[in-house]
Amino acid sequence: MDALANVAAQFAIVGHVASIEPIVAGHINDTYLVTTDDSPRYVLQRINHRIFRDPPGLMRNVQLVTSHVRSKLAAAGVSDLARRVLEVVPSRADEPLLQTEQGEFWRVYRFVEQTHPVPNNASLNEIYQAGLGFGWFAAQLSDLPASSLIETIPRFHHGPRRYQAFLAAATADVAGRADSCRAEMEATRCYESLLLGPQRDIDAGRLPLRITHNDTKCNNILLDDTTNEAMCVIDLDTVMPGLLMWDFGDLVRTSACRAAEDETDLALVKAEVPRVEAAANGYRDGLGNLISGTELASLASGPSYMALIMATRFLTDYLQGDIYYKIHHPAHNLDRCRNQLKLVAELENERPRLEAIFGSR
Ligand code: GN1
Ligand code: MG
Repeated sequence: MDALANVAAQFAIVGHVASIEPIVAGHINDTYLVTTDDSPRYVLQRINHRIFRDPPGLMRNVQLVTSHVRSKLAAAGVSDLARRVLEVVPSRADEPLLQTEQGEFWRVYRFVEQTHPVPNNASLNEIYQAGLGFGWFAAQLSDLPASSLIETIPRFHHGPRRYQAFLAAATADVAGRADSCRAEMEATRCYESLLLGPQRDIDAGRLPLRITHNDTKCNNILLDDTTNEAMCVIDLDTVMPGLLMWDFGDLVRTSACRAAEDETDLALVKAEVPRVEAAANGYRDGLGNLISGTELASLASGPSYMALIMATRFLTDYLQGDIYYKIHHPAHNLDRCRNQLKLVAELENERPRLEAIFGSR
């Protein structure tokens, strides 16, 4: 039995495993689709524990959040629960996580059938649905105290921390790459105040920490294949205390522009107005009347903030010699950084439009 089949065999999978194929998605974990003879399909994942340092704590977060959402859906009499919230498949020892002798951490989810992730070139309705789904997800979790979850990656979207890490990487220049990214380093420095703003609002008590998803790329929500209705929020590894502007921001960052995050033709990296509006309307409708005033108004700066966080992280990783993200060629992180810096400028231009929707501060 090969190593993957051996891992899969240790989970409470129903039926005989027919195949285990890699799914090429994400920069962090390793993901496989497990097909069985005539029973459900599954998603098998190796958690990157160099990045997620506390996999058992992470899985406790996931179980708390999924059971909270599931019980609300059940209480509301919603059908099709298995397609509306992720379901952790336990190991044969009835644990949510399997640790191998080599020290790897594995977990299994039920595959959500007859759905598709929202693609880069999504239609406006698909983008609206993504917004609705992520807004709804935040609203479902609003009565769970943020302090009940651990930070799976401490200070993940913490602007000052990301900025300091970038400055330190630029000074150390361990990979000898600083000369090849002077313009990007300068652009990042120019955006310092945008990067430091949200943490000041948290520290001053102007914005509350809630339970947020923190990786609301549009392909982290699944839509029904037939109706295109938002069904299930996935990739729950970074669900932890955070700001709603981060979730809204990452959704717009990834759906307003049709180009991929590593597109090198920067003329294609554009924020399209109808796409920004579709995401904003969906997210606002999904939140319902959860937030108002300063918090609602803060959403307008979320998109450019999140693009800047990503640009800074990609640049830092490039300067550090590609130690964090998976890359496919040597300048990949620099390409991603340039792409995201262009998007920061594009999304800053959209801020007045978003203020018209959410109000200004
Ligand atoms: C990483 O692996 P993936 O695609 O789910 C990253 C996100 C970034 C994203 C950029 C834990 O997510 O923060 O937005 O790459 N996740 C982590 O594409 O660092
Ligand atoms: Mg992710």
